[in-house]
Amino acid sequence: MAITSEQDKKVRTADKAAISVLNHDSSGVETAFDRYLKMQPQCNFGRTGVCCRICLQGPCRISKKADKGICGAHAYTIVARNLIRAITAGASAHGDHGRHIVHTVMEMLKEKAPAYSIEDPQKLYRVADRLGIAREGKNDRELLAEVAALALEDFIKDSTDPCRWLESTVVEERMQKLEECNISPRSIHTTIAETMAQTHMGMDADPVNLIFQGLKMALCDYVGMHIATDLSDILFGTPKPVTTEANFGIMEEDTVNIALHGHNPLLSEMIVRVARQMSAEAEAAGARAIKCMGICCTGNEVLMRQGVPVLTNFLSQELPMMTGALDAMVVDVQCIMPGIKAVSECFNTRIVTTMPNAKIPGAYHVAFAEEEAEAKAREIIGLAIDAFKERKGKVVSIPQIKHKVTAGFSMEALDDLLGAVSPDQPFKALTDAIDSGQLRGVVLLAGCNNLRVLQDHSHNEIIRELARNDVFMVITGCAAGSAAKMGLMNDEAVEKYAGEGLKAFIHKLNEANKDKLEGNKLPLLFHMGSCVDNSRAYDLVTVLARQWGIDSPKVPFVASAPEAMSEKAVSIGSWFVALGIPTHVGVVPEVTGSSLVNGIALQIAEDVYGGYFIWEEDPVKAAQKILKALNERTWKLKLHRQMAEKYDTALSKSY
Ligand code: NFS
Ligand code: SF4
Repeated sequence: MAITSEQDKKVRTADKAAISVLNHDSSGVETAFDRYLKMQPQCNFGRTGVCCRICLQGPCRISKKADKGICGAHAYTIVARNLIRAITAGASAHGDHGRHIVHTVMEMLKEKAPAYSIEDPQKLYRVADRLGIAREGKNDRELLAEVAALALEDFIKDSTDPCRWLESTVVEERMQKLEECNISPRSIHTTIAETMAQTHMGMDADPVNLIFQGLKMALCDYVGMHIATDLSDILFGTPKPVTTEANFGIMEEDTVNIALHGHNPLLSEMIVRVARQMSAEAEAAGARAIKCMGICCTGNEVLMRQGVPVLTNFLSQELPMMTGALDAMVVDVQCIMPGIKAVSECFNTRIVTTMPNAKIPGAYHVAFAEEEAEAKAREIIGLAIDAFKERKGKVVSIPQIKHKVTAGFSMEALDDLLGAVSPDQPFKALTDAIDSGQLRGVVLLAGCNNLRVLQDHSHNEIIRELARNDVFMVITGCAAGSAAKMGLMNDEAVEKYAGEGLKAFIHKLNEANKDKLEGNKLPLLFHMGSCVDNSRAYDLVTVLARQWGIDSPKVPFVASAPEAMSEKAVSIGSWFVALGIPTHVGVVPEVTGSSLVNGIALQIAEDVYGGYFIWEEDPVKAAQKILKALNERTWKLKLHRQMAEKYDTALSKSY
């Protein structure tokens, strides 16, 4: 979208509620939208990846004048090194998240975390079966202890056996490919150490070797997030469809409004639970109720499991405070802008940090501890109630914008819905619809917001275009926050935006699941959860590949991160590529300073792994490229099937 006026330039968002807050604010408070403008112009050396600060002789910047760093490193080495260090940071973030949950499980098994329990034993059995753990004669706690021990091995083991969470969740051909290319990781922590060592000054200068190590690192990201998803489901329940609302209009003047922001469900689940028990305290303070609401991926976690409404996504995280109606913002880890503290000071919001590795100077800090999770939740809610008492009676200005949202489509939930159409092989309902041409394929919308592009605009344009073209869409992370806020993650959007094929497919699912849905209808986009739940999206690839009897690079599936921002997004995109999936990124990453590295990402990756990157900032063109990638795959799949039938042979393994 063209930015025309000065005002539009400041308000780089397509979210009407965010625009309303930015336009009406007279406090002069500074947000990311202002800081982005102050930051211009940004450095092109950094932007293209050719700035090296790995040793104290740097920064070395590659230019016409200096075509190598002081040590002689070429642009391709510098770009590759920077890239794979970003992947390492992303994988570390997801690994840390996953390992925190493993730790909590272990504490629970030692009776040291009384607030936690096995909420979903069926999920535990499925995970145990998938890992090949015998279940006979073991109770749930014994079984979970074995699962947790294997998870810990995937973090630390030194043997070259494959990571269990990788080997057991991808098709055999894919695992062979990863082994052949020597990118099957030993374990998450060893690979982090390997990669940091390999990118130290004076180590690896070979860009191809570096990129292969980067892909190995990215696969650790996948392992860490898959462990996080599985164990979170066991502890808190596997998501099922829930309907609620999204955007600033969910805040109410007379409720204690608490935003849960960050990524880890360990504390937020407790806050939601304890908030339901503390209504008397809220009423005593003059509030009608306590209302929890989510931001970023913690928001996704409590949305899909508890039906907690969505407040907003990454880029607009500072803005809900500016309505004057937000009493507390509780943050755990990742994607938390330090800028929230300064904004909170003008609007009486309590910012509460909770984790030892994510503090903000001047904010309240309530140290999270597994052994007293409920007491900590109570303390935090108490702070929010105190803030409400101070706010009571003061003017608030809440934009009355909110939309209906239906979320919570885990693989188990999809299996259930599709099973109503195709009971013996549920996902055949989806492959049949693609084979018949009713659907064009499957696309995952994922990733963040990024001020380089208009907030939420690319997500929305791409979603509408793909819907019109009969693409079945799953969605995670801040892309989901975007769709929820803008009214795309509900049944009304099916009628407004879906093409005839997609509409017919969703209607058929509605009809077959009438009893289960209890009057609700299925949405345009199927929400699979937070960013760690991109593991669920890849499970969908694996299930489809198995259903067709093919390797993942043949599956008509594309991943898209239209507004990618974080190092985690770089990591996720990289494992999608290694696992055979074309991956669109709507903000060109910092690799264009080396045509060699850029070429590997855009082209050579496809020759080796079947997956490849597509950089495209224009959402309309991006949608066209995504459709083209799907078409290539459906066409090839059809041709190979015809040939197999004609000559009575097995389906071609090539892609
Ligand atoms: Ni994913 Fe989720 Fe959002 Fe991006 Fe951040 S919250 S983990 S990184 S910004 S989608
Ligand atoms: Fe410069 Fe080489 Fe040091 Fe990087 S490692 S800062 S290119 S001298």
